Amino acid sequence: MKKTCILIGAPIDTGQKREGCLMGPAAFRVAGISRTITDTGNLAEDWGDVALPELRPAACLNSAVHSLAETVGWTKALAETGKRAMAKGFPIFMGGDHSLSLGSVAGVAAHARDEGRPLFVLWLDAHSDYHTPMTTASGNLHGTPVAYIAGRLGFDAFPPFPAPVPPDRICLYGIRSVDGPEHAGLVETDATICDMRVLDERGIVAPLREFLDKVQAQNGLLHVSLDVDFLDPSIAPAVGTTVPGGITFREAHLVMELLHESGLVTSLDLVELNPFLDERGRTARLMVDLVGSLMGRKVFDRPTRSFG
Ligand code: 5AB
Ligand code: MN
Ligand code: MN
Ligand code: MN
Repeated sequence: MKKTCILIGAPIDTGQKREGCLMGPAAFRVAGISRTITDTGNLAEDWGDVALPELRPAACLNSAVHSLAETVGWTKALAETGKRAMAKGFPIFMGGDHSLSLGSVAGVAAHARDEGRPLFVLWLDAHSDYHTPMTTASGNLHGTPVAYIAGRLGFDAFPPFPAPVPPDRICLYGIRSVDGPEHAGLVETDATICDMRVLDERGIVAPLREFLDKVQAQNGLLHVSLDVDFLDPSIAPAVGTTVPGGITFREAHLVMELLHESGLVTSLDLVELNPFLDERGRTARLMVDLVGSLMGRKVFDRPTRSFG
């Protein structure tokens, strides 16, 4: 079925300390994201960049935390735009650092709640992003969205997350860097953890299919959050937080192809691209090519495998 992809630019770089992510939306456009989508037979509608609303003062007991007011502002603005976009099509949030997902997923979750459908989240990342503003040592709020989405306590400065996603509907996939307080919190949950150890041992296909089968069985909506550092730094250098031992070019495309075949994905984040660190646009182009695979670009048609 034809999808209407709604491109939403989120030029955010306040979720971490290195400048450059705010050029992300422009780089995705230059790399041809609209054309790539329409070439797959789908529609692309560009809603432009979201603007940061007027800031309200915000405070947090952890003095390491920075840019809290900005992050709360982006969260509110993106939640509102995200909810509107869900009613119209398939939102693609173009970051910007990963703090954008505090808002994008809040908007998607509000829509899912109103539709009476369970929301599932697939987190493609080197990191677990399960800090709260109280536990982060770096103070960088791009390391917190999964905790907010799961309803973990400690987000008092933020709007309450609409219908928190129970951890058994969250899959962390590709992770290989988890801090102590994140680990302590995660082991208390039944989130699906496909860390690199699991993927090395079982391969990338089976664990992903298991999660997709769950989404299908419960008639869920599926939000995918793709952090550039999910990919191996040798193929995706344009990110501030590289971690060696990431997903290869072929594996990344296969993940996207399986997601396409499942027909289950209803929204997407593209985050952490820092074009200032790129090599002649290669990371931006790879991310856009992955969107092509997610939207159904392939060399040969194969029968769609049904899930569930
Ligand atoms: B990203 C770290 N855990 O809290 C922290 O890139 C890294 O969105 C967070 O996955 C990385 O600063 C956040 C050390
Ligand atoms: Mn991340
Ligand atoms: Mn990451
Ligand atoms: Mn990162």
